[in-house]
Amino acid sequence: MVHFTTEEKSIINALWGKVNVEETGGETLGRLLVVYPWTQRFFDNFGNLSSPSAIMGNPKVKAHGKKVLTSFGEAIKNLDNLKGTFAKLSELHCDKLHVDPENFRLLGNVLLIVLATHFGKEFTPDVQAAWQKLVSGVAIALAHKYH
Ligand code: HEG
Repeated sequence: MVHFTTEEKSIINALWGKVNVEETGGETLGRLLVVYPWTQRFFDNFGNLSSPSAIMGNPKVKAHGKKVLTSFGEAIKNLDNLKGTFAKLSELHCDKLHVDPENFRLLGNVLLIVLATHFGKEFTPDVQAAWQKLVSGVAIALAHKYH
C-alpha cells in the first residue's frame, strides 16, 4: 500500500481545498477522452464526442467527471486506506466495466496536467510529487480487483 507522510497529506489537502471539483473533474475526464480516444468506448451513451470542443462542452462528460473527482475527494479523506475506500468501485470498474487498469493511471496523469494548468507556479515539484503519489495510489486501489 502507498504510504503518505504528514507533509504530503497537508500538501494534498491544501491544494484540494482550492480545487473546483465540477470544473476540474469535467476537464480531466474531457481531456482523457480527447487525448486517449479509445477511452470514449466506455461512454458511447454520452452523446456528442465528435470533436475536442464537443467533448469538453459535453454536459454528460462534465457531470461524470465531477463524480469521478468527487470520489478522489473520498480518497483524500482516507489516505491510509485507499484499498478499502475503492473496493466497491474497483469491483464496478474491473468486474463489470472491464476498464483496462492502464486507463486509471492515464486519468490520474491527466488530472495532474489539469491541476498544473490551473495552479501554474503553485504546482511546485513537491506538490506534484504528493499528487502523483495520490493518483498512483488511487490507480493501484482501483485496479485491486484485477490482482
Ligand atoms: Mg470510473 C463510473 C470513479 C476511472 C469508466 N467511476 C464511476 C463512478 C465513480 C467513478 C465514482 C460512479 C459509480 C456509481 O455510479 O456508483 N473512475 C472513478 C475514479 C477513477 C475512474 C476515481 C480514477 C482513475 N472510470 C475511470 C476510467 C474509465 C472509467 C479510466 C474508462 C476509461 N466509470 C467508468 C464508467 C462508469 C464509471 C463507464 C459508469 C458510467 C455510467 O454510469 O454509465
